Amino acid sequence: MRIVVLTGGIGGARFLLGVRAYARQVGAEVTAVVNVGDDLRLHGLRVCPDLDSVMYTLGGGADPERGWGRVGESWTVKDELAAYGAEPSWFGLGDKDLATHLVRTTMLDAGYPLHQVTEALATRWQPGVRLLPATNDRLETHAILSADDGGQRAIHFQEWWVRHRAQVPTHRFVFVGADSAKPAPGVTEAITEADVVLVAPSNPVVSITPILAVPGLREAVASGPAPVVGVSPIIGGAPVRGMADRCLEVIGVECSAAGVGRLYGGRSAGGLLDGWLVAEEDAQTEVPQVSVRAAPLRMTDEAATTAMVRAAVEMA
Ligand code: GDP
Ligand code: FO1
Ligand code: CA
Repeated sequence: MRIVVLTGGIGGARFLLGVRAYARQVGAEVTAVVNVGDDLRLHGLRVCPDLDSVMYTLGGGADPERGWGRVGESWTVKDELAAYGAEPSWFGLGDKDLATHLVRTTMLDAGYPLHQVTEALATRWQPGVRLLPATNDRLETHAILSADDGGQRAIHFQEWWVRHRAQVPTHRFVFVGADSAKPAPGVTEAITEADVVLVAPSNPVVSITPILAVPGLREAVASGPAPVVGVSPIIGGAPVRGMADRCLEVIGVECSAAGVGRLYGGRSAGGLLDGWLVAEEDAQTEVPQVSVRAAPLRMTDEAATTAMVRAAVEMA
């Protein structure tokens, strides 16, 4: 069996721990198609937060409390940059994490595409699933705010998320570069050859939507042969952690399992989903043209997450 997972960073990475465990039980192959909309260039280095969250988590090197970056991290370079007054001061790269960005940037500057660089980095971490960036091209999420002159201005997603903690009046999000981006090599093939496509319980607005913004990718999922099952990132009207509620508010979607399910929509109604797995407290959720099932959706440990994945795959 071949399983494809559309995923963001921390939530998706935890979900993938369960997907990998399930895949080992049933002898399946897993491909994760990972968001790159959060990526940035900083101090000359290419940083890919969602790819790294997934790679570190599956490789056993992630910091479990923070959710991003490396466990046992030190911050000497960050402190030294601060001593120079080097901006941005609101975004910190750890010393261990920096090695990843150095290797990645060296390879990218030598001409290797991001999917090959990702594969090379993964030889160290052995994540046990194939990691593919949604695209090798620039596709950056920006938030559109009101400017002082009465017009609008765009800031990078990380400035919105980390510096402003999403607490700034926001009109919408744009995915800069999406129009001319192409799916990374292997992405469309993986979707076309999949037996099931899972949409991880990732942030629907800034993790899953930018993946689907790559021209051809939404169509590959929506018109592909594999059943598509999504897992709700919202339980009882709240994101379990993170600021998905703020992101949903910006795009005018109710923060609920039903709101996100309808945002993705039913495949037979021009959307994405055949099945939508919600938490037991959201069992009454209805999404037009989508079959809804309830199961425990808290990823408290690998066994609980594996059971959640099994429920999702069984829906397919
Ligand atoms: P990010 O890219 O690092 O923000 O991570 P993702 O986008 O992959 O996932 C973030 C989302 O995971 C959050 O918006 C939460 O709603 C969701 N999430 C976190 N923990 C859980 C959990 O235990 N269960 C479910 N169902 N969703 C969760
Ligand atoms: N999140 C923070 O809140 N503050 C940081 O300084 C920060 C640095 C950072 C460096 C590398 C990396 O891969 C992720 C980092 N994050 C940081 C997390 C990241 O901003 C977001 O959580 C994700 O992009 C949302 O998925
Ligand atoms: Ca993300």
